[in-house]
Amino acid sequence: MANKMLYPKSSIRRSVIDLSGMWKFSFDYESKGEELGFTKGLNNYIEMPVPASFNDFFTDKDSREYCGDCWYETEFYADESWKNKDVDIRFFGAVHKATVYINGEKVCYHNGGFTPFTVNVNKYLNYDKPNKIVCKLNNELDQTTLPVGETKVLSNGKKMAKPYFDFYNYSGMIRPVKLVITPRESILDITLAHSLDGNDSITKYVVETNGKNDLVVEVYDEEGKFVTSANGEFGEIKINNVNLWKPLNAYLYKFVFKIVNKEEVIDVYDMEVGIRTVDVKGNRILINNEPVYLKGFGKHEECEINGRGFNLAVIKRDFECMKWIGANSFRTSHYPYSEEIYQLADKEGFMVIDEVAAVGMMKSLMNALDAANSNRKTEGYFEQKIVHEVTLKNHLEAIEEYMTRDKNHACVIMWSLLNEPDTLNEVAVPYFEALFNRCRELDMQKRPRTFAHLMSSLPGVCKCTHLCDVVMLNRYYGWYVRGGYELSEAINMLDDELNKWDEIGKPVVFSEYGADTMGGIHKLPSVMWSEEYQVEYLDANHEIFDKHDCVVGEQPWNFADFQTTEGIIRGDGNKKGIFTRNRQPKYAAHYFRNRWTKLPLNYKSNK
Ligand code: BDP
Repeated sequence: MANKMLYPKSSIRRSVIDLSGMWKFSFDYESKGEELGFTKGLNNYIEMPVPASFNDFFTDKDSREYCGDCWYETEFYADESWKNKDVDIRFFGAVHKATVYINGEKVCYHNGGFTPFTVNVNKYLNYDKPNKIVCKLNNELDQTTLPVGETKVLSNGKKMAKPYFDFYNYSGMIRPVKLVITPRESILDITLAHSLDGNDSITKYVVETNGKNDLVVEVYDEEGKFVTSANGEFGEIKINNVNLWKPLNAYLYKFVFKIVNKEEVIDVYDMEVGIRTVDVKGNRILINNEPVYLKGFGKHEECEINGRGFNLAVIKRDFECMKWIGANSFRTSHYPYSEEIYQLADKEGFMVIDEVAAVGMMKSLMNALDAANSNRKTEGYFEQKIVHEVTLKNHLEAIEEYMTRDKNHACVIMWSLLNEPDTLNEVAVPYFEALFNRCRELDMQKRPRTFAHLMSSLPGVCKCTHLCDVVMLNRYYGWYVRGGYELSEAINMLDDELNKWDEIGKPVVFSEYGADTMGGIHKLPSVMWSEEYQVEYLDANHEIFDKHDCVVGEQPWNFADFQTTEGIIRGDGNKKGIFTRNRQPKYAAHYFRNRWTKLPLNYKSNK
């Protein structure tokens, strides 16, 4: 699967055609699309923008909450000149399961809504009439999907998503679909790993091609000046007096990969490359051998109206807000984000904890949302046979796909392999070992591996912490535990817990802590849900973080308010945002700006 994961870029030998726009769309309530001939084209349809989540366009609840199969269709023309090229269609993100038909023929099936897949369509193309792409998507959740959940059938026969997580199950063709036209002999994959030698860097590279001609790599600096070159499909590139990629101070070289036959250029692909190293030493995270302190957020990729649909304008605004507030990092909670976000993070120098969509691997938790339901299940997630037989396979595939996609980004400094899994029972251990081993095997850069620990996954109690290179903690002392006037007691509990983490000797990053806050509610003295309480909660937590040597990062939950499944503990979504859903600051944003603009990058190590 390594091939064709490369981000599609045009060059003198490659073309990319974006198929974004209004597509034909239809729900398929009874899953009879194939029988009804949808594979050849939709008869009854409505207009639907791509890329976008379909949910929030609708004004009726049955459509917004739709769970099951739905169909998308569009057309394109093929150019005669493509006859001796490779023509692929790349789907950047289709939630969650996709089956693709070209001109009526089934060409592929893909499981996982947050990683791209590519299908070669050479043999299906018409050159004398339009080509039809039809795609069936399915957004149902179960014990084997990433993310995890259930699908309930209501007594009226309608299906309903029951996620084991709080964020809304936004669905549809959420990311672009593009035609990618490449030479028959082309570059399929590139892998880079850097090391430092005094003022110089050495980059190991491996290029996968499907031909026999020569491979050349040329390196240019930011001014476009030639730096160095290398020959062969693998090797080393040395840069003297290297300009390193540093947090909030990025430097990107341009690496140009070419397949050549003497003077003839057969294929060209270029990539912006930040040169940096990532290591863990004792309880410190090191970038370029220097300790760093992470300031930033757990985020979501979502906004009003188009849900989780790709939205460059929102992406831009988010980075501007993060720079303004003094952040230097974020976690792609709880799924791999659009590739353009990592590209911007590379350019802006943000450190990214890249998370796979393994969220909800804890049965009783969702179930905080479902607390009043006396039938709720308490069986451990990893006690189920199907999890080890099927989910693990899906999880390993998802890891391979997102790591192949994201491996060369300078911004990606860590791999987060799960969020809040059930780790209190030994049965989880073999499952975790398989993930952590595979991650190490796949990463030529050997970046740190981690997962976000749920509140009950305490030091000495959690059975899987030993596998982490860095420990991430999701902690809500003062919100879900002893909130309001009991805050001082909550904070003592946090302090006690951190005493134990200090002894374990690994770096600890707070990957979540936060308090729901309705923007605009002010109270003196504070009450929970007011803007004042959010700041008091944060400040009390920080006082403890500052005391403990092991804490080397703080990523409050969440960057912005976001939409959730409706329920008794969510008022039109999760309100733990430091910014509102339309990216305006709450009082806490000013508080953070004051704190973070003063904390140096090497905070706690600058003795
Ligand atoms: C944690 C989850 C996160 C939730 C958050 C919350 O990791 O996705 O949104 O709690 O409850 O359990 O706000």
